[in-house]
Amino acid sequence: MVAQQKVAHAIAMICFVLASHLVMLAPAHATSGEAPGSRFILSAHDGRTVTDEDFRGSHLLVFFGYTHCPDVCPTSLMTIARVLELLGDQAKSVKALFITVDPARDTHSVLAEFVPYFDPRIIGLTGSQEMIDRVVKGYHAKYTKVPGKTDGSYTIDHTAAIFHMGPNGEYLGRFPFETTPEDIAAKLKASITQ
Ligand SMILES: [Cu+2]
Repeated sequence: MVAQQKVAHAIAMICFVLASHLVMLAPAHATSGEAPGSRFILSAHDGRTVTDEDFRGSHLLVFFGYTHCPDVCPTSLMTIARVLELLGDQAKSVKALFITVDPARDTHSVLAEFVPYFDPRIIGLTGSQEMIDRVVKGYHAKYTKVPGKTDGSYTIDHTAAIFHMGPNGEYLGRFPFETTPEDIAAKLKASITQ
């Protein structure tokens, strides 16, 4: 009986040690070795708080940018708007997220004026700089603030790819900046009907 208790105790100890190692190994967020993606709690342009889990069941097009962007962001939002149009009824299965990397200037009202202009279905998201940085890192995206000519002015160089996430939050691919709306729509259609 005593021997059995010792064995049980030893097994319990091994399980405990293994479990604590597993906890330590579980990353808090995606590291470079993992597929792009990230948990998040952000704020939509209409003021709603949203998390990544709110979008489960939908395909996601995720884009990082900022509303003061002179070219890349307006072009990409036009691309996304066109993709939604090309998808027709299947657009119901897709949510398009525009995540600002410039929360200091991109408040709810600024996002609400900018994002739906391209298509009312596109959701502008902002949040704390810390949360945004974490999401950017999780998606293996990048941005760099570039000082402008006048005091305090700046532009931001940023990743211009559109990320495609599946209904379970899984990474399905990324569309480089030059990808045509037709190609993106075709890819989405194929994976929606899978
Ligand atoms: Cu931009």
